[in-house]
Amino acid sequence: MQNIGYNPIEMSAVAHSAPPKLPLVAIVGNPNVGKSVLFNKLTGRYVTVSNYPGTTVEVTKGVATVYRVKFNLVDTPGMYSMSPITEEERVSRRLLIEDRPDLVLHVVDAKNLDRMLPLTLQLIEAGFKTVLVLNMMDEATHAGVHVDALHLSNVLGIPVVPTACLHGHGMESLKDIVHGSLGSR
Ligand SMILES: Nc1nc2c(ncn2[C@@H]2O[C@H](COP(=O)(O)OP(=O)(O)O)[C@@H](O)[C@H]2O)c(=O)[nH]1
Ligand SMILES: [Mg+2]
Repeated sequence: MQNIGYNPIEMSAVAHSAPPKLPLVAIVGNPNVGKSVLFNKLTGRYVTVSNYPGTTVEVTKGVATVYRVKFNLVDTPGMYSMSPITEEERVSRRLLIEDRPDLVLHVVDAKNLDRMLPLTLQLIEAGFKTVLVLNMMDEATHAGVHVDALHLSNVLGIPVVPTACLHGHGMESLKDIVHGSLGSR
């Protein structure tokens, strides 16, 4: 039989299957910690902003690519805890629970780490694969705040990345971790 170089049965199966679903990564954290700056750094400007269904709360979604791994990225409204008080917090909680992201980037202000760590613990406890993004490290350093990221990572059992997203600092380390985490889903 002539070798035509491909199996027509396999080819048609590929042609008719739905495109694979992209992994979902969610950025969460208190208001004003740099979530949207990080979102923009990772996605560029191809984003859609829409109201979360049934609410007036805006949620920004985009597609990001890190070292050829493509994923959906969502920038959630500010939240202080998984027990919601505000409508923004309710939306963020619903989004986490209903969309079950493959990875959660918890962005915190490194200057106010103690106030923000409870949410990290709640996310871990709720079973989310979580990365702690210690943002605003430039300001923390300036204010004399030192954070031992390695120790924190060992204690929490999750990756911890110091960043200053506004200045692009720490982005490569964060991308390495996102890439590694999505690769081993
Ligand atoms: N100094 C400094 N400012 C930052 C950094 N990341 C974000 N910001 C600033 O913090 C403010 C809040 O950022 P934004 O991304 O809107 O926070 P969000 O509310 O968490 O989305 C903005 O003025 C940013 O320019 C950072 O790493 N260092
Ligand atoms: Mg924002």
